[in-house]
Amino acid sequence: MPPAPYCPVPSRVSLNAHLYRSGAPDQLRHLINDIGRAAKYIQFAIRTTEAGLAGTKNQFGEEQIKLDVLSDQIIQQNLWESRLVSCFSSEEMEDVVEIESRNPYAVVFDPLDGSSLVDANFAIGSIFGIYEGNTIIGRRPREQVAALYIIYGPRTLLVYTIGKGVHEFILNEVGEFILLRENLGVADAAKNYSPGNLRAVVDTPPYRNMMNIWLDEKLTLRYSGAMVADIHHIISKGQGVFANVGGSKYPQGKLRLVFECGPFSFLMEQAGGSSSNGKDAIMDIMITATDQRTPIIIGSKTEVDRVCKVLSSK
Ligand code: AFP
Repeated sequence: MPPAPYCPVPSRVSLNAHLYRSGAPDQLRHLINDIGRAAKYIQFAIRTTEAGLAGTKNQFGEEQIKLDVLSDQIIQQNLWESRLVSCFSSEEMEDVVEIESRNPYAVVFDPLDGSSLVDANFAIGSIFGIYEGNTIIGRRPREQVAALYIIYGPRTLLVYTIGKGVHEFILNEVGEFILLRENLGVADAAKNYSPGNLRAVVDTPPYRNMMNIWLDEKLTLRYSGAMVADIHHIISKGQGVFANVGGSKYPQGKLRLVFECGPFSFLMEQAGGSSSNGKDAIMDIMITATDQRTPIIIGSKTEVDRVCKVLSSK
């Protein structure tokens, strides 16, 4: 049947079509689409909700803003409604929430990474890791069957992997995620660096050495304060290194294995980069608790190796 003349036929590849074409199992495809739907509500909430404090704290004792709470609720509702989720763990909650153990996927998420930057109008995002089965504790990030993030910046982008490369989508005016770039790659050498928890240089001299090397070699600093934006910078530009090293207030670094480091490590490996805690691949660290923190060095392979070497020297 020819298309109606007043209804434009989409000529670009949608997220759903791309997942289908990539051979994603139907249930995983539906779940990623459901997460994409939640992201659309979150980006609307970011544009329209005030950035004030909620008056509550998350499991890490961090002050929540209203948008943290709202984003968390939006995602939770979509996960419950999907009927595909056995359990989930949110960075904003202390306990793993059990839904129905026969459902196929366990989901971990940070509903609004970088939320302290909302009032400054910096790019922020939502991060997801998806595991088969009905457990999260005792798993390793390498067991994820999918990882994705949505970045809410001047444009709203969704980047996903199901273990078949890393693909980027843009939210169009009709409210559909449309393919922008396929098979994004990260080169071995880095020209940009992104040093998180930099206060650690005070009591972690090797981190100060690494900073001096980057400064001496005139690498370009690109650091926003939202991991999701800093990792997207590396994936988008095709090179770079991000570090969040232990020291000062955060002996294990500030970032969480389950909600941030695990999903980003899967995406980075799929793009051709790597990630490490200084000794071991992040992908192989066992999850022992949802509030587990880990140092992380992630991005261009050769640079990740070099940072690990410098950090392990006295
Ligand atoms: P918020 O979500 O509270 O804004 O924190 C963001 C974050 O967890 C991560 O996205 C950043 O990389 C990190 O904090 C920034 O940490 P430093 O202030 O130590 O650089």
